[in-house]
This record gives sequence, structure tokens and C-alpha cells, in this order.
Amino acid sequence: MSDFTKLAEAVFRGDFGSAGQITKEFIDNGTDPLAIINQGLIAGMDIVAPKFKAGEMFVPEVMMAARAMAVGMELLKPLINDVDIPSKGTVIIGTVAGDLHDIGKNLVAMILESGGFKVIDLGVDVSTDKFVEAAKEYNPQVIGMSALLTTTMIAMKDTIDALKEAGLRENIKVIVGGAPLSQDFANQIGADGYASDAMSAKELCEKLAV
Ligand code: B12
Repeated sequence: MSDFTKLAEAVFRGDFGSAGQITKEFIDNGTDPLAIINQGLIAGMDIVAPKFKAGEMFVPEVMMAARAMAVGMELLKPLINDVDIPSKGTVIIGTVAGDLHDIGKNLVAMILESGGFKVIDLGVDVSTDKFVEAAKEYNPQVIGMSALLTTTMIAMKDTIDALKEAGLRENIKVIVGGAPLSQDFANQIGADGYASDAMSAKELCEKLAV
């Protein structure tokens, strides 16, 4: 097994101790940081993605894999300039006002990050104003909103309306997700997209953030 394969395997298994150790060894040997990222860390997440979609891996395992990738990335970050990694775009993500559920939102954020997006995570209970202020500050391609409660879903429409009022809606795609949502609901509130899981959310962002 090549060393890159070993690193990819460590990420896939969510073994962040080994992922960090192997990444360190590569760094000490003077290996190109981008090769470590692409052929090791991202290669590991590329094994995870289809397995999760096919129901062969579950949420905790995916989170462990994303965490293992993050451990490697933290070690590599000081060695690479921002310009070295072509970003696919900026995504602002948050759980809407009144809602504290963040497991799914965090998973989406991690998968987007490991897929090459810059992610600004606003956390939970994010007010309409906070989404709008962040949109002004970070100029994202996409805003993603998460809601797990039927009582908080409606806040998504408020945010879309507020983005319109602030004159920001035309340049920003809005996507929504969370267990009680559906494509129908997304259409009703005028969102640009809906995804039922983190992998589909990444594919959606790749389609929209062009
Ligand atoms: C864990 C959990 C909690 C935890 C949350 C911990 C945390 N840090 O998130 C705690 C215990 C705090 C909690 C509290 C409450 N909960 Co709760 N909770 C759940 C539970 C069991 C799991 C949710 C979850 O994490 N799922 C796993 C993740 C991975 O799935 P997911 O969130 O759907 O995310 C995926 C997709 O939806 C999508 N996605 C998610 N976000 C986004 C965003 C975008 C942009 C995109 C594209 C995609 C996307 O991708 C994700 C990954 O694949 C659900 C039951 C359920 N089956 O959903 C109830 C549930 C959501 N909770 C419920 C309730 C009622 C509550 C409380 C009101 C309970 C109470 N009386 O206090 C409080 C509300 C607190 C608040 N203000 O938010 C109800 C909601 C009912 C309803 N119709 O609204 C549920 C459905 C349980 C039930 N059957 O009654 N809860």
C-alpha cells in the first residue's frame, strides 16, 4: 500500500491519530502539501462520499472521517497559501432562528469544506439580520439554511425576503435543508435548491456556485 493510500485509508476509517501522524511524516519528508491534500486527505473523503450516499456508512462514521481530514488540514494550512487551493466558492451556513439542532448542519459544513468550499458557519439560532449581515461581509456564492423544527422552517422565508430587501438576493443562491423540509417547501419559499443529505448538498453547491 502506498503511503498516500495509507493516509486515505486513515481518513476513511476516521482514525485521526494516524491521519495526523502520516500527514506529519509527509511534511517532514518534504512532500508537496497539495499532493498530501489531493492524493491523501481528499482521496479518503472520496471513498466516504459514495458509501454514505449508498447507505453503507452512517453519520457518526462520516463525521469521524471529516474530523480526520480536518486534523491533516490543520497541519498543512501553515504551509500553503490561500491561492494554492482553488476554492470552489464561499458558502455561509447556519441553523435558523429558534432552532438549536446542528448535527446535520455541521455535517453539511464539513463535507462542503472537505469538498473545497470556504465555509462560514454562523452556528445555531441565526437571526435573519445575522444572515444578511454575514452576506454583506463575506459576499458568498451560496447561503445554506438548516431547520429541524416545523415551527422554525418558516424563518427561511423571512431570510430570503430580507436578502431581497437588502438587494442581495440576485447574486446569492439560497439552499435549504433539514429533516422536515422538502423540495416542494423550498419551491414555495423561493429557495434555489434543497438537498436531503450532505453529499447532495455538496453537489448542489457545485452546481449553483459557478
Ligand atoms: C438530536 C436531536 C435533538 C438534539 C439536538 C442536538 C444538536 N446539537 O443538534 C436536542 C436534544 C438538543 C434536541 C432538542 C429539541 N428537539 Co430535537 N431532535 C433531534 C433528533 C433526534 C435528531 C436530529 C439529527 O441530528 N439528525 C441527524 C442529522 C444528520 O440529520 P439532519 O439534521 O436531518 O441533517 C441532514 C439533512 O437534513 C441535511 N441537512 C441538514 N441541514 C441542512 C442544511 C442545508 C443547507 C442542506 C442543503 C441540507 C441540510 O443534511 C444533513 C446530513 O445528511 C430529531 C429526530 C429526527 N429523526 O430528525 C429530533 C427532532 C428534530 N427534535 C424535535 C423536537 C420537538 C425538539 C425539541 C423542541 C424538544 C423539546 N421539547 O425540548 C427541542 C428543540 C430545541 C430547539 N430550540 O432547537 C422534533 C421536531 C418535531 C417537529 N415536527 O418539529 C424531532 C423530529 C423529534 C420528534 N420526532 O419529535 N433535539
